[in-house]
Amino acid sequence: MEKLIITCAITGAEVTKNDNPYVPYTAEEMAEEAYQAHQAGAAIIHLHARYDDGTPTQDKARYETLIKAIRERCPDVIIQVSTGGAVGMDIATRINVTELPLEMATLDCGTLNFGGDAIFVNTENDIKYVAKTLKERGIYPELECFEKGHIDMVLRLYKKGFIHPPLHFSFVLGVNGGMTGEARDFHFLRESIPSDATYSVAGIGRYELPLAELAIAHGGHVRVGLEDNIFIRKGVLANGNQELVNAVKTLAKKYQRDIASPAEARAILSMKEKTDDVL
Ligand code: KMH
Ligand code: ZN
Repeated sequence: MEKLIITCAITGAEVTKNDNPYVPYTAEEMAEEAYQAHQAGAAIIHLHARYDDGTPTQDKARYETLIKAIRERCPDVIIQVSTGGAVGMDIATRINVTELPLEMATLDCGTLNFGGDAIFVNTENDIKYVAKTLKERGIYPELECFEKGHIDMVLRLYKKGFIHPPLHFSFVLGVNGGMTGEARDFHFLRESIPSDATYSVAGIGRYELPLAELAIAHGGHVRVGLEDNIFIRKGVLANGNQELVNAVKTLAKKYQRDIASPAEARAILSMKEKTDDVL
């Protein structure tokens, strides 16, 4: 089977140090968590910016600082910047960061409830706008889908020429308001994308490692990290992002899947080779 691409979502915008003290906020903490995750096998770091007090931000100067700090420790890793930001941020604020020379960024493919009164808004026009902006700026999109309707949206926009190949999906399952992360959900989604598309699976909370195992067994790729899940097992906090990546590596061994380096991940995803002008 193809080598396994591990993405590590090291911090997110919603979890805090109160949830797990390893959630990084500062540039030093981000660089350390990214480095440990990369050393453990992550080829891609999914990044949200935060200020030193933990407040999420899409400020491009802050992203630049954080990315440079990560780059010093991980020269080759793929840095995938979030254009989702935090719930409640408007779309212009969210994509301000794409003015930086980025290699990869998320493209959130639909609206969903996000617990309580929160709504993560991604209208059809937002999706078209972000897709167009990423295309113009030469940034590789990762298509984040939180339920099946989001895949249908991608396929419609692809047919109409608003979204372009290569299609690399990320199924984010188990959000309170999105699709659950049961095995049947996983199979429904993976069978709903074109056969030449690639996909990665991110399970929220208790879904993280069971979904990772399913994806590994079926030739998909995997995202783990404190953004999605703070526990290594029921009731036991993960000892940093690298512990979650190591758990994926153990599963990969069980299914005899080797781990992709960043260069191998770029080839699998049909990305360009990294050049020095990219942050
Ligand atoms: N923080 C969530 C509201 C992304 O990174 O693109 C959105 C999110 C998706 O995390
Ligand atoms: Zn995210």
